Amino acid sequence: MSTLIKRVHAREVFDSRGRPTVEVEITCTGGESGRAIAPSGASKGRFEALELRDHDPSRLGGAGVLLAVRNIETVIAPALEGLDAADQAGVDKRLKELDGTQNCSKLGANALVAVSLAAAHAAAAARRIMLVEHLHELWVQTAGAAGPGRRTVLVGREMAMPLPMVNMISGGLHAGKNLDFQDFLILPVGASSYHQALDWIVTIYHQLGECLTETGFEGVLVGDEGGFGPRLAENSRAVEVVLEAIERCRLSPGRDVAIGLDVAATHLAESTGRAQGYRLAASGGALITSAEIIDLFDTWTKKYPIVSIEDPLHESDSEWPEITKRLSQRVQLIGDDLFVTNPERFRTISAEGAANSVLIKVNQIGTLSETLATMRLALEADYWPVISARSGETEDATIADLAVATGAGQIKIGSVARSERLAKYNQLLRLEERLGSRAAWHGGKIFEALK
Ligand code: 2PG
Ligand code: MG
Repeated sequence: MSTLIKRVHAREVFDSRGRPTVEVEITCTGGESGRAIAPSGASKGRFEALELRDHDPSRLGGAGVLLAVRNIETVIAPALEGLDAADQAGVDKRLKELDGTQNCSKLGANALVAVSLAAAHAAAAARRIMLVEHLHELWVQTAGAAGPGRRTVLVGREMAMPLPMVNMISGGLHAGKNLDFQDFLILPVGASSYHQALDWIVTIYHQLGECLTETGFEGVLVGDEGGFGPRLAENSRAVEVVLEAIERCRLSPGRDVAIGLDVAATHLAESTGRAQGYRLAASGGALITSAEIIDLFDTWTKKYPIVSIEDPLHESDSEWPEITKRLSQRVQLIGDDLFVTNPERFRTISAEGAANSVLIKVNQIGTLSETLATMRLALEADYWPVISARSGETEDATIADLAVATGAGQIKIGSVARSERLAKYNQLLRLEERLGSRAAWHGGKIFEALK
């Protein structure tokens, strides 16, 4: 069937926080169509592409996205009609030309990302293949001959089911700042398949709720990403109660299930007068220096089975190469606010020796093609790519297909409660079943290359 674009239609819908977002439907001349919805972050990096909001105080608190919708209807739609939806690079190039800014501020990254992903959905539908297959073809074209690195030998080539990195306890901006660090996560590194990994995660999650309730903390109400949001006395207590839940499920911390953190340190940083540092409100309110927070994570990674730390430092902290030198033989250090999925930023900052892994969020950069370009650069620099959802999500599950299609190896979606999260976990179950042996499972083996 023809993959030529006949119609691009946009509408305002609502995300998991009840905030407006952009949905786009693209129809091809043969009648098939594809749809995508833009996600939205809360703990954003300063260098992310701009999410366009109406700022009209008389409607939805100014958060409406009717300007972005209008940009799609009046500027983008006429320019895309007649283009080939299967030519993702061509569609995305046109989108960038129409916007013309570095950070998508003219048309809005929320407009661009929804159009870019809807084109992939429409092309797959018109070609009568699964989205994951279409995305895999796009990925093979992009990644081309990027040779296997030492660390990433199992990553980014064949289709593979990703190892989920799953939020158990939420803090920071996702849970009313109850704890300083944003995510306390588990990685089922010893699971022998994706569905076993998910079984373990769900079992541990419910056990954790019981552990918290038994000790008098909140083990029912959840944060933006479905993780529990207890007001524990110390950040370290969150790690300890997650470890207790793992053990109560008769799983071995470290061997079966490891711990991950998303510190989201950009949002902890403070400068008061001459003092600059990280304010740990949940640990007595101390303002600690970069060197001290590095020491803290050094200690934690020796004490606890932590295998991954995201944004342990502020996006502009000059000590990123130092923490990387200290910890990268033992843990994955992911840059989220640091790189913002931006190929240019990735190229410059990775050359300075910062981090060994990059978080991949399509809406941080705006288009699918740029996202794939950053992933290719990651592989060339021997960095792991980790596909990630945002804290504001919807039923759109495109990132599940993207993770499998690119063989990225890891995915971070949030917790196993709230259907905007489960939409992705469940899509991964479908893909595992449908693809069978066509999608590999490397699980925690990817981390064997850390040393
Ligand atoms: C993050 C994300 C997802 P947000 O920091 O990694 O957990 O949060 O979408 O709010 O930036
Ligand atoms: Mg993050």
